[in-house]
Amino acid sequence: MDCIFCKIVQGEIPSKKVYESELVVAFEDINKVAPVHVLVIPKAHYDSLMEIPVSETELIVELIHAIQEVARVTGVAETGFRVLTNKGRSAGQSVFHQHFHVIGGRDLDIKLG
Ligand code: DGP
Repeated sequence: MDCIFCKIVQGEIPSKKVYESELVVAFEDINKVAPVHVLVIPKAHYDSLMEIPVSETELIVELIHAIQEVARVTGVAETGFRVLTNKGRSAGQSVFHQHFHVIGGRDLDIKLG
């Protein structure tokens, strides 16, 4: 499969890793919109949030834990940060390997849509 994020997981494309566990990796977004902009992804390929089975509890727990760790190591756990995921083209998803954006390090606009 020709997937940029699978290549990042496999080390074929370089990335600035922030955190890694058995099932999850987090790395800096290439087009940062804020001083902290990290992508948290499952190492396994899922096109979007909708494809992650809820039975994958270990993965889901690791994803939440990774978001918490990213917030801690980047220094935004206390100041605040936003977590978002885009599902599908109308939401602006451009990479079809599930990822959570963790954004912070400045005051963020309230607007979500
Ligand atoms: P989305 O539009 O929600 O699918 O976000 C995709 C993000 O992925 C976008 O903010 C830019 C980032 N991105 C795309 N290609 C690469 C890459 O090769 N390396 C890194 N680090 N980020 C990438």
